[in-house]
Amino acid sequence: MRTNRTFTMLKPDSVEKGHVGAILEKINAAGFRIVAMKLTQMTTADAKAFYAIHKERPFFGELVEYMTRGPIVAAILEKDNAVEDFRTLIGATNPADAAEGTIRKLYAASIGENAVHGSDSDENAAIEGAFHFSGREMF
Ligand code: IDP
Ligand code: MG
Repeated sequence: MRTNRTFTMLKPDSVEKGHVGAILEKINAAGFRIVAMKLTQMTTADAKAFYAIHKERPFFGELVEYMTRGPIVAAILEKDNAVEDFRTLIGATNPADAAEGTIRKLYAASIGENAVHGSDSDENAAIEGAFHFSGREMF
C-alpha cells in the first residue's frame, strides 16, 4: 500500500463559490503533486457509502444532502507524509477552530459546510481514492 498519498474532495460549497482555483493554488504551493483529479457529482448512494462510518451521527442526513447537491472536485494527492500534512493544510473540521491560513479557516462557512475533505489515514486514503478513480485515471 502506498503511504505517500491522500484523497481530497473540494466540496460543493467550494465549487459553488468559485474557490476551486484558490484552493488548488494552496495545495500546489504546499508541495502536493496531483495524481488524479476530476469534477464529478456523488449520488445519494455514493455519499451514504463514502460516509458510512458516520451513518449513526445526527448530522448524517444533512451531510449526504450537502455532499450530493452539486459537483465536487475529487483528487488524489502525493507528497511525503501526505495524509498528515494535508490535514494540517486544511485545518480543523470546524472552521471556528481551524488555524489561521488553513483552507477551512479561509473558505469554510461552518462545521457542516467546510469546503474540503481530507483522508484521515493511509488506509482510508487508498479506499477513498479507489472509490472515485480507476487505475487508468491515476498518474
Ligand atoms: P473531517 O472531514 O474533518 O474528517 P469528520 O468528523 O470525519 O470530519 O466529519 C465528516 C464531515 O461531516 C465533516 O467534514 C463535515 O462536513 C460533516 N460534519 C462533521 N461534524 C458535523 C457536525 O457536527 N454538524 C454537521 N456536519 C458535520
Ligand atoms: Mg473524517
